[in-house]
Amino acid sequence: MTRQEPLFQRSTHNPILTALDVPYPANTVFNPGAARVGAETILLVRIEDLRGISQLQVARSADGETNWTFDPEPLLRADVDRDPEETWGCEDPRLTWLPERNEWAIAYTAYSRRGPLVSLATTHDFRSVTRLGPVMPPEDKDAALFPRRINGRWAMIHRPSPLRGGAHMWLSYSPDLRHWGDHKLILEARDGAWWDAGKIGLGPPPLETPEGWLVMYHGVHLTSDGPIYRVGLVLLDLEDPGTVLHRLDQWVFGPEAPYEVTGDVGRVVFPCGWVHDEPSDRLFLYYGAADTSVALAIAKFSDVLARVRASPRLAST
Ligand code: BMA
Repeated sequence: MTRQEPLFQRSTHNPILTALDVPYPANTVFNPGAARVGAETILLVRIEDLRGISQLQVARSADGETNWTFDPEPLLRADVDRDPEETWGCEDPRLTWLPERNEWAIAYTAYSRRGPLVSLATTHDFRSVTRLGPVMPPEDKDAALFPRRINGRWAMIHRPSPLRGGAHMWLSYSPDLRHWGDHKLILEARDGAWWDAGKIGLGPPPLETPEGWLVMYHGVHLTSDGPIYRVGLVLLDLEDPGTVLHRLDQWVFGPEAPYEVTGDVGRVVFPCGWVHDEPSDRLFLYYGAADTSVALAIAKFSDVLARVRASPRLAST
């Protein structure tokens, strides 16, 4: 196994957002979805309040790295009478631009009394939202839409938690974003000593490239000292995303910096958003650090793609 240069470089401004930046008392800010909207970068940040309940609120920046300003009110906050499935909050959003509908899709975890489930909402401007409601029953999370229909249907990756065995990534299809079916297991957690043994889940939304759908996922390594959350990469077939073309054996990013190692949940990097700046060939990866703050790491997009394409076509287990 050869030693490889790290793909991602941490921002010198990390952590780029902490609870002190929130315009009201908050415990933590983490696991943001990300979008480039006009000249602005938007993060839809999970804010855990002093009750332990999370809401999703927009923070904006001109350069995607510094001078973030929070909108005054959360974009997605549970109204328990109206949205009982959100009783314990809204978590971990993934943002996908849908050109056909001319709007953004927000896939997020609604924390219901029966466990976490997948809910969808849409927005044109990140100032107001339309809730489509729950689309996957509990327990299910780590979902994002693909940006376009595939063979006529919308597609979504998500991560149900079965009663038996590990937690793996699934693909489902829908004619209308509301009714989902044709469920297919597409990526399994590996086994034994692997960094992604037992439990995996989607990171940011799938990114379309000429070579295939670039997908980042988190893998959980259970140790006697608790879990370690790291991330890896796969490439899925463009017209049949149920087919894995390449899977990297090694993780590409893991907790090392002090703000990733220590926090409410230590040794966690948890990306939910990325922005591909095509003119500069840069990939901005936004992630929750130790379930406590928001951090940024930047890679050369072409290097990321080359790395995953250089991996074997058949996945190791
Ligand atoms: C996952 C999710 C994330 C969290 C991570 C690490 O299961 O609940 O929200 O960041 O665990 O604690």
